[in-house]
Amino acid sequence: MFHRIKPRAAMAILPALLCIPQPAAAGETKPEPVRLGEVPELPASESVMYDEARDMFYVSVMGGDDPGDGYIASITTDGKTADRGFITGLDEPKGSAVVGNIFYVSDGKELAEVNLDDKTVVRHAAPGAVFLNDVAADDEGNIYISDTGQSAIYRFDTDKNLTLWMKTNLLNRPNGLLIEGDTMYVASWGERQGEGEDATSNGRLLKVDMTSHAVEAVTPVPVGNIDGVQRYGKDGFLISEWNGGKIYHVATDGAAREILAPGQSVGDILYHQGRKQLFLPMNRQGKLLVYSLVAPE
Ligand SMILES: [Ca+2]
Repeated sequence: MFHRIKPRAAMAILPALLCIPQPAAAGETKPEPVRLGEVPELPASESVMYDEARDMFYVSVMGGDDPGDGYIASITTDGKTADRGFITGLDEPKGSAVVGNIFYVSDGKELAEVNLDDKTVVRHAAPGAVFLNDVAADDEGNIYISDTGQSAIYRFDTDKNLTLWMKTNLLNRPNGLLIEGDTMYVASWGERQGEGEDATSNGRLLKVDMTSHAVEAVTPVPVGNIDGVQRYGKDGFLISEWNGGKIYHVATDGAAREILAPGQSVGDILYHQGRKQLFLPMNRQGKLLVYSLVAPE
């Protein structure tokens, strides 16, 4: 059982198990996540990222509806300490990225730029934004922010100009972003298809050429309300499907195969290749789930 934990309190939640990946059986091809633990009391947690320079995890916590009740929790990699006051005063923080000593996080219709040395926050309004979501940086330190509300992506360049970078229905309500070189992978939330309990979404994993802005589908078949996308092994991906509450492995041919069903509202996930660990922010459950998961060679 897990006890109530106060901010900054030590938590024996993510045990020493954190360092023990589950070995894959010989010849095994199906990814087999093994649950390690969880970090509770992260209400409406939406996204998790890893800051390599500081060796720390950051979880975006939206909290409730009160202005300023959103925050970023930092979690040590041994899982023993969570600082729920790491960055405070946000509203609905979602995707984030770190470049140098700056932490960027989307917050409603703004990009918040947080100096990690002194925690000062500068807000930048995205002109015409509807629902900003994930954040990713390119190799030069430019920041890209998806706008799920209007099938657009904004760009915050290194001269601090925040402009509309791309807008097309081909993005199909973009959510998670993953940039590798000149390629941007986009997890599209999609449009609702059908009615009532049988409704689905036509979201797919997409691929954008960042020079030509050409959009291609990675998954030929729609998957659903895709939220997060992470690289998995050399050629594959892991994606989260929010509504159905599932994690899929996307193989090189674009086939998406379910590997885990953590429950509805699984958000912007993190796969840490070096640690061989998968982190799942569970919005409605208000916690971060941690799994061991070996990646293919
Ligand atoms: Ca909030």
